[in-house]
Amino acid sequence: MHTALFALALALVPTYTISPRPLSVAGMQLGDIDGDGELDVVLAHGGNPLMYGVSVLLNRGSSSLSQPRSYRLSDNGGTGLRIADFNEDQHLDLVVMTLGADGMRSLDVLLGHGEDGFGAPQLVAPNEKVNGIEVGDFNADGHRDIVVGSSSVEGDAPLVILFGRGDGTFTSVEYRGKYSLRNLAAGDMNGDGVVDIVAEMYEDPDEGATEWSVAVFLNDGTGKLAAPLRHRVPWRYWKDLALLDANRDGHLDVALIEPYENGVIVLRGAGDGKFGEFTRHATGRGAVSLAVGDVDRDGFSDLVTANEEDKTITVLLLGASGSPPKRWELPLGDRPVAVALGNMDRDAGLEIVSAGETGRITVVGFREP
Ligand SMILES: [Ca+2]
Ligand SMILES: [Ca+2]
Ligand SMILES: [Ca+2]
Ligand SMILES: [Ca+2]
Repeated sequence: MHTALFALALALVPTYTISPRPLSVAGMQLGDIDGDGELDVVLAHGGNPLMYGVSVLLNRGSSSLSQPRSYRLSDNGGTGLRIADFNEDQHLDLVVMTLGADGMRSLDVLLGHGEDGFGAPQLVAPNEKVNGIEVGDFNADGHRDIVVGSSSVEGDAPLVILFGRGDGTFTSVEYRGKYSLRNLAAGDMNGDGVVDIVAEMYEDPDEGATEWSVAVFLNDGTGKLAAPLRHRVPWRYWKDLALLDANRDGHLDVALIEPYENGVIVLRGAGDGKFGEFTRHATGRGAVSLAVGDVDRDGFSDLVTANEEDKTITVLLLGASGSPPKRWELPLGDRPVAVALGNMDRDAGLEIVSAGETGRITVVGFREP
C-alpha cells in the first residue's frame, strides 16, 4: 500500500510570482472570495507606509492567479487572518490581525463585496494585545463568531468571544485569567457535538517561571466556556497549531510545530478534552506554518509544513496507527512563511499553496504518474 502511495508523483504546477511591490507575508488563508467556485488566496502582510496589509489573489481557474489586490487596514500591517461570511450576504468577509508601529496588536473586519473587493476596515479588537484568532459558531445561533486570544496584561481579558449578530457587528464576552493565549483553533474536543476552543497557553504561576500548556476550553453549547483544561508541555512558542484526527479514533488530536527542533508533535486527544501520548515527526529546518488535509486520499489526514530556514515544504503522509509516515521534502526557490491545503483546480485532489516571505505563491499539485 505504501509503495503505491510513494509511486504518486509530485509534480510542481507552475509557480506564480506577484511583484507589484514586495509583500512581507505573515499569514495566508484560502477562500472563494469572488464567488466563482474557485479557491482564491488571501495574504496578510506588512503594509508600511500605506497601511495596506491584506491582499487577494483571484484564482482564474486555469492554473493561474491574478496579481494581488490590496486593502487598507486600520493599522500598519496584517499578521494573520480568517475568512467567514459575518454579515450573511453570501460574500466572504475577512477578520485580520494587525500590528501597528507602536506594537499595538489589533483586529479588523473587512466586509466583502464579492468580485468588487472589500470595504473599509472596521476595528473590532477587544484590546491592544491580540495574539490569535479563530472563527466558529460558538453559541450555535447560526451566526459566525470570532474567538480572540491575547496576552494577559493588566486589565485585559486573555480570551474574548465576539459573538456575531449576523450583520457584521459583534457583541463581546470576556473570559478573565492570568494567562496568555496564542495559536487558537476550534473543534469538538470531547465529542458532544459542540465546538470547543484549543490554544497555546503560557502563564507565570510563580514569577519568572513560565509554563506552557495546550489549553482546551470546553463549550457548553451556548458559547459559555468552562475553566481551561491545561495539558502541560515542554515546548514553548510554537509557530503554529492545527487539529486533526490523526489515528481516526474519532477523537480530535492536536498537531503543533515544535520550534528549534525541526519537528511536528501530534498530541493524542483522549476524547474528553484531555490528551494522552504524543508522537514526533521530523520536518525540514525552521518550520513556521502547518496545514492539515488528506493529501494522498487514503482517509488519513496528512501534515504539510513550510520550512523557512531550508526553503522547503515537508509533506508527512500519516497512515494507520503505528506505521511511520512517508515524508517528502520539496525545495522552493524562496523562504516559505505560510502554507495551506486546498483544491485549487477542481480535480479530485488537494494542492499545497505556499507563500514566500516576499509574496511569491507556489502551487504544488499531486499528479498520478
Ligand atoms: Ca474565486
Ligand atoms: Ca459577507
Ligand atoms: Ca454564533
Ligand atoms: Ca465539545
